[in-house]
Amino acid sequence: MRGGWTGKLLRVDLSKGKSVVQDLDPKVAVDFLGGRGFAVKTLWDELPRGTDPLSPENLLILATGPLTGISMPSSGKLVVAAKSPLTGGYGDGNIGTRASVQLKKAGYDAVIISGKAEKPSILSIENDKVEIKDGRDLWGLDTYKAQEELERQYGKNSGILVIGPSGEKLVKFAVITSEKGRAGGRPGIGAVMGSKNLKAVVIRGSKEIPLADPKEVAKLGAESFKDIKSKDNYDFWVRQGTMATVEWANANAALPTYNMSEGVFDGYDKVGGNAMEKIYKIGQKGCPNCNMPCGNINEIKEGPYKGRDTEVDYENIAMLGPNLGIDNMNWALTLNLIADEAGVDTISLGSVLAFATEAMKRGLISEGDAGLKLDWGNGQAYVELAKKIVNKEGFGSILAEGVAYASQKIGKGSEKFAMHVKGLEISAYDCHAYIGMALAYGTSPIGAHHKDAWFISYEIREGRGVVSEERAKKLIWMQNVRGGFFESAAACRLPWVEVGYDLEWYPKFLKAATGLDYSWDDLQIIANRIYTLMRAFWVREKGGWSRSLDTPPAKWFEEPQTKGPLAGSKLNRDDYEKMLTWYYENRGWDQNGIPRKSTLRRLGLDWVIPELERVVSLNE
Ligand code: PTT
Ligand code: SF4
Repeated sequence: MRGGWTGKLLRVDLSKGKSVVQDLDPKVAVDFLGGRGFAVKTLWDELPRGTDPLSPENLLILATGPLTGISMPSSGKLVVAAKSPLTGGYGDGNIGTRASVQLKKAGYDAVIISGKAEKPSILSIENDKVEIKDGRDLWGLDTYKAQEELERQYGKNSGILVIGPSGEKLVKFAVITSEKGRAGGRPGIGAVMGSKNLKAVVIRGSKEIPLADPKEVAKLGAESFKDIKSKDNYDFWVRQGTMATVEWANANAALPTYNMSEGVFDGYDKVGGNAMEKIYKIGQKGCPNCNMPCGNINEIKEGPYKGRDTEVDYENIAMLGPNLGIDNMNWALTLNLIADEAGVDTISLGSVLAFATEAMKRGLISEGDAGLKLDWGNGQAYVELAKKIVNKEGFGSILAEGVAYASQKIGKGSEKFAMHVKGLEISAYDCHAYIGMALAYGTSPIGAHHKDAWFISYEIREGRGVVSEERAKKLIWMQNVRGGFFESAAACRLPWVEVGYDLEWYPKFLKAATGLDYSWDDLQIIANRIYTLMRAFWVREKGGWSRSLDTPPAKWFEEPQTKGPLAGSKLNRDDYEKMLTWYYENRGWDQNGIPRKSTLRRLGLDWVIPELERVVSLNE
């Protein structure tokens, strides 16, 4: 390997207190790139079927890719992955953090953490020096305080990953956080870290990242940073970032409102990008190597957290604002800060709060059951319940298991409005009117996340509600670019998605970094391989598959939107089934969503066949 990859993996066994450095198999690097690709390959190879996600046997994987840390726009991303305690399937997330660059500079492409430390611990990686240190002093601290303390001890430029009290207490949607405001691992990767008694990972590196052609990387980097700054919407992006999506989603009847019952919200403008810019925004933050920083720091102006600040994106505000009927930005910001400090996912938090409210409004749970009265827009009550969830107290401990579990516990038909797919709460787009986006959620390989395909923007541009094989193929292409390439090269996708930075730059950077010629056709094949292996992992865990696991909740099919420009919209089941059939066919999976033998062979995954055949019979 000439560059891009360091060629080394660090394995840490917390039970034994030992670490070992291994060579990265060059074929794995070439065929799976890194990040998500490495993670799913490792979990498939090493995790026995049925492993309890919160047991010491689960593996916590921190993985970079060949583009991470190089002089390329927005290359400071790290994938965190494990078998998910929330979904029971493959789970991962993506964090913009100094830890990504520091890991490459320390000389590793990935860290694979197994076992469980005897007592709360910190994993410290400084180049070749790897230590498991006593972390008891930090246990119990929120993510902000833990971050501050670690920066004081190890220096501000260290790469720091921490969990909060929710990760320690194994809240099923706990995340890993970094630098007060970056978070990743929606499917409970923070709980996996907590189950290992691992409070933090601190990484410091001082080596050069190996590159096949360092001059070419520097040249492409300089041109690219300039190119990004010249884009028409650069200034607006830096001012509002993802928050402009609030107004856009409302205009297109996709803003999640009242537990995703509606797509428009009366008070949207009070919690939108414009209001943020005018009233609440006090600062700006970005990930490493990014010249289009989008971290919006906002000040809370009223309420119990008055004067504190918190970093927000669209998903956070949409799920903790309109989805709860909240039109006062201060409450949405307060809930966001509670989530970040405790270290839970804001999307899942917004979803379980909204689910509980709907259950109460439908008379399925009482004030006595919940310990308080929930009503749309009542920020005070949501703050109270959010604190119970992040600390697993009373009724909060049921919601802390996620919306799928809570709906099973409550029963009485509440599954219909438990807004999740495969156990992961749906991120912030209402899909009553968007069958393509509904399919994107249905088939996302970690559960309902928009990261694999923000198909709704394509649907709005090219025509809403189209049911065709072309659409299913386009969705696969988009998933492959976003969830296959960006999650595995481990770079931020937003330069491409948001300011129109050309995809053609990426093969050039790959060539300059690794010396290998990847075309976009090659990258599509790699992505197909990764998606098919992720599906194989799920199938092995479940002992089979069913189309219902790739289908959004009944609410979107049965209860139309009642307000806004698309009032009356709902999904049609027959149309959804048609789209799902085309999706499976074009992925080379059978009509139950299980990869075909011929597909596994074509993608170089023939070694998966014998093991998969132990749990399910495969079609040719
Ligand atoms: C991501 C999901 C998102 S996606 C958001 S806002 W978004 C929420 N952010 C949370 C948060 O913050 N705190 C918290 N406690 N929970 C949160 N949950 C939600 O998590 C993020 C940006 C954003 S902002 C997006 S779209 C892009 N996502 C990328 C991605 O997934 N891959 C990639 N290669 N590039 C990406 N670029 C953008 O990064 P998950 P971040 Mg994140 C505070 O974690 O599990 O992947 O879910 O990473 O560093 O915060 O940057 O409107
Ligand atoms: Fe991070 Fe935003 Fe830059 Fe992407 S665009 S690297 S999320 S600051």
